[in-house]
Amino acid sequence: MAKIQWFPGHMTKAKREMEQYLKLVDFVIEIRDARIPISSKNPMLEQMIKNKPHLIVLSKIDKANPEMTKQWVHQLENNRVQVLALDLLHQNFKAQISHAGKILCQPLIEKQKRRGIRPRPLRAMVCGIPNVGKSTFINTVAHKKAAQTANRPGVTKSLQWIRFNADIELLDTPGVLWPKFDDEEIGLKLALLGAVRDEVVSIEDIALYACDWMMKNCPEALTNYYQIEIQSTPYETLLTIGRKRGMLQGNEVDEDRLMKSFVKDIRDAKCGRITWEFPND
Ligand SMILES: Nc1nc2c(ncn2[C@@H]2O[C@H](COP(=O)(O)OP(=O)(O)OP(=O)(O)O)[C@@H](O)[C@H]2O)c(=O)[nH]1
Ligand SMILES: [Mg+2]
Repeated sequence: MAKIQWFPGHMTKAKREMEQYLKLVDFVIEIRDARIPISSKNPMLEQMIKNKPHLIVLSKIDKANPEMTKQWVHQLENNRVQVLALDLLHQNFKAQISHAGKILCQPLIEKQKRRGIRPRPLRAMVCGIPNVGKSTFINTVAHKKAAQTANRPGVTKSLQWIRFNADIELLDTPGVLWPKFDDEEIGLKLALLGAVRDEVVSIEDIALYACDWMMKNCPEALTNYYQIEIQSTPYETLLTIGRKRGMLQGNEVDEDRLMKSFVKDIRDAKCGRITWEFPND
């Protein structure tokens, strides 16, 4: 999957597109990865959407720690923001989205009723940083492979609405937003969970970061899954995993293969459902 590499020009364009879309919708569906609810947010979204009703969807909950997901929902919710935690691949989420949208847009619905207008379907758009599940969300609703998101010239010309249900219409194009870059740890988490291209951060740095984090926060996830003893450094622990798994090249551990396979295990939640950011941090 080709990932966007963000440059200032890309960000300006994405911001401009987002501002165009925002004029057209009643509420915004922002998707974040439930495993990294902070790192997977766009640093400017709140400023861009101003007072527009805001629904945060925490996606990939099937790979996140369930107890932590509950806490995150609680922490992110407030009177302007609704939060839903979803497995976009296996859950039928339409009714929940619809319900949340109606709660968020209650003032608008009331206003239309007072004016004697029959409430029209609410309009919404999906946005979020790469890889959080935007296309999965839209495709599920559209029952088709939705259009490619990148490089669409003349946004307003190509706008299409998908009928979500009787109550909601969804913009068929997601707003692809940039993540926060100026924090090294955020960059590592994004790379670990696939939101930035693998070439941007070396696979070794990602693996070492993940192993270090797990040794500090959930060592049992490593010992149980790999059936190893934790070593004094992340590098030694990884080498132990490599030897245990027979990833050898002659007598030495094939480090490239080890690092790649370890990162893949994490992405696939092989060592368990881990949430990499704690509420109230
Ligand atoms: N396990 C799991 N995988 C998911 C979920 N939602 C999406 N995915 C997977 O995550 C990957 C990225 O999903 P996409 O829908 O392509 O994400 P996107 O936000 O459109 O990504 P870009 O187009 O790169 O910006 C795909 O492999 C999906 O199958 C979920 O809730 N659970
Ligand atoms: Mg997409």
